[in-house]
Amino acid sequence: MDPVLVSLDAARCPGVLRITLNRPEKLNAFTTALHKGLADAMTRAETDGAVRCLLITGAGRGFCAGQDLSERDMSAAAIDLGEGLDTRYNPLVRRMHALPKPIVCAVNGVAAGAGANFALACDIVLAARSAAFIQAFVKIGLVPDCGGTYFLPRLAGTQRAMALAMTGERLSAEDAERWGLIWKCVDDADLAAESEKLATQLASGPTASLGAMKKAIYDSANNDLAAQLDLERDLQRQIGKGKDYREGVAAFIEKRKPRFTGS
Ligand code: T3D
Repeated sequence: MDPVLVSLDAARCPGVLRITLNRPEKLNAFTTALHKGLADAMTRAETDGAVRCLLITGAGRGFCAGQDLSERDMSAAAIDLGEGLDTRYNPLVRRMHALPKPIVCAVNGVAAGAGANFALACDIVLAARSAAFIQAFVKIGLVPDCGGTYFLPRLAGTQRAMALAMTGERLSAEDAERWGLIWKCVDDADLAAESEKLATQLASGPTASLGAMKKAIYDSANNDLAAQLDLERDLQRQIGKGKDYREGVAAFIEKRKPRFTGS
């Protein structure tokens, strides 16, 4: 069975590359093969002009249970967990952040360990009401990875990040929304339709403008106001040269809906 399903369904969700983690019997835990599937999907997202938004979800009752713990050779004298981060998790998160296209995540069930932080690395996260986020690392004597120590304090604040990491307590989707960790918690039955609707809306949007928003908002975490104002100027200058800006203004003047092409 393919550990990652990737599809671009022009009839159902035009412009949306759907990426489904597909190891439902193991709650879609990360294996080397699953990482390979995600890396290939990212390459397609980066290079295929027909892809204007990503929609990531999980097959079955879970979203992702983090690293597949059966994949490590525990009989080895020394285990270098840094290698897996260097070669798989960290490049994945870097590519997701750098992708100048929006990434929507539909968390359909439990998201634990690196699975929780993989979800938080997406740009807009929706979760089913029955889903939960667990920083499971403490239970196996590790530290949050996959960007968790970056995203958690920025999204939820130091206290909540620290307590989630140190206790490994389950955070419900409702609380994740209340805490600002995710965009929306929706009824289980509505997750697929709501996330597809959002991804389709973004895929028909001004892609360069959305990509610039992503850069500006993420870079703001490390910029002072002066640097951020300069960045906004540079991005505005750049995307102001695009066709979508002209189309947006023309549509406003002509009192019609804009037809953005993503250029
Ligand atoms: O190694 C490195 O590269 C270091 C990097 C680490 C990054 C990390 O992600 S560390 C954290 C790893 N994840 C965990 O520690 C979470 C482990 N899983 C759980 O705690 C529970 O499964 C859940 C709370 C997520 C869900 O519980 P529940 O009761 O709903 O499901 P379950 O029965 O525990 O799991 C269902 C099946 O999935 C089960 O398989 P089985 O017995 O039916 O054949 C279970 O073993 C399997 N499964 C769940 N999580 C993992 C897993 N198999 C391998 N690895 C997993 N992480």
